[in-house]
Amino acid sequence: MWRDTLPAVAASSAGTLITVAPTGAETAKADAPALPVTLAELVADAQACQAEGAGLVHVHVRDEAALPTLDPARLRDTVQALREATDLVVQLSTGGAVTDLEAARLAVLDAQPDSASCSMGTLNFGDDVFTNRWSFIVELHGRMRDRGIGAEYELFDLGHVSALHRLLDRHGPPAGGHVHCDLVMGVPGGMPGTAAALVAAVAALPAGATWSATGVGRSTLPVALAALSAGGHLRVGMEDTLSIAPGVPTTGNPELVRRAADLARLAQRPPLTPAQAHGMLGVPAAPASPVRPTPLG
Ligand code: KMH
Ligand code: ZN
Repeated sequence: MWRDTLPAVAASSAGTLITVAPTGAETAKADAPALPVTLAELVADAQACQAEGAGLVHVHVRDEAALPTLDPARLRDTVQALREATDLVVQLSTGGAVTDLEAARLAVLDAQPDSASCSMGTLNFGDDVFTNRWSFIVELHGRMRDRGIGAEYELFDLGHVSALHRLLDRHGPPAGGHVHCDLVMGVPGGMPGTAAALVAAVAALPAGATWSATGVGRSTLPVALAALSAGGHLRVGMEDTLSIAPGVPTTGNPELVRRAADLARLAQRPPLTPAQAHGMLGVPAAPASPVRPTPLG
């Protein structure tokens, strides 16, 4: 009798974590009016995305001029507001913008988010360079663990997967012990947003890691479909794509999350609730109380 010979798929999560990356640091509000750039816009967007099926929000903040900022007070206020208004896992970007300095990127952790991103290597980023020196990665990983902040390792290239193994082997697991990764595919300078590249990267991940994938621009749908079929989770949002179809601007992040949730249901791996997302990632929901900065070590 025929037997199922696909244990990797059978062992994949029964549900799909949908991460929304609503803003990013690269797009100007003038070019994408639906981009949430104020705190009120971000909170309203996050609530709408939760209602559509998101479990985690990956946050970059903007200043009064809608430009990217790592201002500590804004970051703290944003974490607090998102905790009060949503149940989402609140993840702050430590990648910031390509111009941000290492000290400011490390200080993001003072806002004490549930989770933070940790990019695993330097790469060309379009015409820019996104710098992630090894010593910076080690420092970030260590501070996140010491403060009990969950980690999401951002993998833009296959070499970043090797760097993740090196990090975990030499410096131990993240807070809570669970390794969660995000494959960021299709960045000019990184791995392409193709099923073949996704399969190669996933095959090289540490045992037991969970992972999501996102394809920037036109690679959004191919990467989402490949991720679902390979047992992964999804990241969508205006940080990565501004259109819902070729030449058709998205109406906003809720629309992108709704499409991802529809795909996940079609794959019979429906969206995880925020509570399930907290559980899968091993990051307990924090109370929505004011957060205070901790001194830098
Ligand atoms: N904005 C990019 C330079 C992250 O959030 O950790 C870096 C980025 C990665 O978006
Ligand atoms: Zn980001």
